[in-house]
Amino acid sequence: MPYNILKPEIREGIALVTISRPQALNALNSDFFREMNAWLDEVGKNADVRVMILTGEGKAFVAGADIAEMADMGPEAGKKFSLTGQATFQRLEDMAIPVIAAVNGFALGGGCELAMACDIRIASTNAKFGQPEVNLGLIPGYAGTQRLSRIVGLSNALYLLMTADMIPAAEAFRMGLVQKVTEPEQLLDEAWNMARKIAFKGPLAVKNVKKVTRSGMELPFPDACSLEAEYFGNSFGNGESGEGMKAFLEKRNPKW
Ligand code: CO8
Repeated sequence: MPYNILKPEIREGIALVTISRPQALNALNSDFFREMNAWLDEVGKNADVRVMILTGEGKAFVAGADIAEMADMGPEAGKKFSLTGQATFQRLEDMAIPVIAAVNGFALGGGCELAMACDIRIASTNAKFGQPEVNLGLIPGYAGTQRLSRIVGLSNALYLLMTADMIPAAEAFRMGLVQKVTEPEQLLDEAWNMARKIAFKGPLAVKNVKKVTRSGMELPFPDACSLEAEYFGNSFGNGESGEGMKAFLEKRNPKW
């Protein structure tokens, strides 16, 4: 399908998708969600893709849901817009491969929620994070109330959600909302380097790490440990771990 808002490319087993609607600071409208779902279908079927990077064009990663599109909504339309966004972000989070957000500027409201649906966030020093919905008399609608508290803890989440404070990358790093901060001109290189590093690891092992870690968060601890043991056991005899351990013993790089 032709993409107008997304600029996707695939190189070296890494899919880079750039959200490109800079005139509206990449605000998320219905077209974005249509395109993102089509892109997730496409990349999900491509067995060669091992890691995905998501970034924004211009001075914003994403400055939120499109306020112009939301302004005239009633409760039914608002709920539908929220459910579409939640389902799309859930699909992104559920991608078997790791997804890295390269946050190049404003990540506000729906933009912060989008970044949080990714597995890892790298931010440029000029990135700004926030959940400013209460400024508009709204609350987050793309699972921000839920993901933020799970990532940064309850009180940090309530602080951001209630004050609508926009925090710089360094503060987001301190809270654990981002994992790395880089100069703006190095952001994409840093994201590519991390993606390449992950792409070099056992591909099934990487997918299983994501699956077990994320699923385990929703389970009681003993059940989560049982899940880990099951996946750990299944790693033996799947070909990949045989090659990985053999390569270590033979002092060579594994061929996956
Ligand atoms: N929606 C639509 N347009 C936007 C948005 C947005 N979220 N953000 C910026 N724009 C537009 C501006 O209107 C402006 O357009 P124009 O040039 O036509 O006037 C253009 O982008 C450039 O923006 P600014 O001139 O404002 O740029 P500044 O550098 O002066 O300011 C800010 C940058 C601080 C980021 C500012 O644009 C701003 O505050 N934006 C809104 C941020 C915000 O409140 N985001 C949260 C939105 S609500 C949300 O995300 C809820 C998610 C859940 C929805 C659930 C479904 C119901």
